[in-house]
Amino acid sequence: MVSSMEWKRYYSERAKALKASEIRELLKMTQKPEIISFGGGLPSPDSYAVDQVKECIDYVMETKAKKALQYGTTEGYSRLREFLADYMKKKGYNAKPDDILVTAGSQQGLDLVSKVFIDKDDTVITESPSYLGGLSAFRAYLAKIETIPLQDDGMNLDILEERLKTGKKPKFIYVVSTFQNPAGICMSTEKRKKIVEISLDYDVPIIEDNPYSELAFSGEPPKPILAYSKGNVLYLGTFSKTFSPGIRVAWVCGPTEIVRKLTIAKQSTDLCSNVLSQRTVYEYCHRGYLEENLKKLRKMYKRKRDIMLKAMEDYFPEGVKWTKPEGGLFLWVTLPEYIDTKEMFEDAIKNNVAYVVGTAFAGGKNTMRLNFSYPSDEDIVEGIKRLAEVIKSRIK
Ligand code: PMP
Ligand code: G9A
Repeated sequence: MVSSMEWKRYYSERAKALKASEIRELLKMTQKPEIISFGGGLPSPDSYAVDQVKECIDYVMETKAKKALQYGTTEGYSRLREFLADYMKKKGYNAKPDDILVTAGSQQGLDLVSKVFIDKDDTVITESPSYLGGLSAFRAYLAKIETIPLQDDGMNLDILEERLKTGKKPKFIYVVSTFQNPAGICMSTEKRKKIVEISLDYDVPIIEDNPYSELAFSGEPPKPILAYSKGNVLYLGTFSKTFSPGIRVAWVCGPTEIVRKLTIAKQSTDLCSNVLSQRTVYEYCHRGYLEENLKKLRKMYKRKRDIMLKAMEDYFPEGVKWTKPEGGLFLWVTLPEYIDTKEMFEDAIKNNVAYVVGTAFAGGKNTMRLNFSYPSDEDIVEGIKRLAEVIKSRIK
């Protein structure tokens, strides 16, 4: 008889490869009130339309409680899928409700995509830098990540094409197309069309992850890559950044056949997404509250971006560069090459300011991601001042 079970001896290869998410761990640390966090990609606490959400939940509970509290279908609440199919049509993709699978956040979509496509040692192509949660999902299924550098107008497609001509054929290309996490960059329409062609020429599908396109600071965001697709793109959308991340409702949209396969994969993951949440989200959208509130959000985040850009101009030393995003929640900072943001992180925390190190996103050692949606306007300025002091102490 064993005196205590040594669980780790039983771990799968997959479990042994799991690493804690730097963002999720950081989130715990930055709960301390004295720290100004530019870390996690959290919406502003002032972004939530609490009264309208309450109205929707009350309506669902008063009129449909027995359905909202019951199991739902794996595919998702039918009215929400119809709404989303219409929404995707407006974005330029002729979706039917069967082309939509509702998921518990896009993060679940990324996990299901990995479950369905990735075998051990398969190659996945991502941007550099790319979304940490995507990289973690692919790595959890033992994929090998190969990165293609980002340019100001999106992934460098010459390098992508060169890579596809030679070397092992990847399973898919993962692209955060609009106001990218982490760099804030938006892929140009020209490149959207071109990457669809490349994907068809080299027979490698595209996974387009697009949580931020509704947060464009001026004008219409570009149409998704999906709009130019010929059955070769799978799209992930979410209500996390436009409505609420706590409500955990997102969707996958693409060719019916693959949406069906993902649905079967979801059956063994969680049976169905939260029904009360899905019905609440549907009511919120159906009553026009999503659109109404988005107007407020775009203005608020534009203001916060401007405050951050101005503070950086005012306080950051020479030799530091940053992106100027036209939407979304993040910008990307590049320090002189000799500064390692991981080594600098401890000093930043001592100075009560936090960021995410660039290497977490498969970016350079001298880079970092800053979030401008979560901190208050005053904290953005104060936090940038604190960060500037830390950077200055390392400038040669
Ligand atoms: N993809 C990207 C690019 C993201 O930035 C995020 C959230 N930070 C997600 C997916 C996951 O979001 P959620 O699971 O809340 O929908
Ligand atoms: O809290 C999370 O993990 C979601 C946010 C992601 C991000 O900061 O990129």
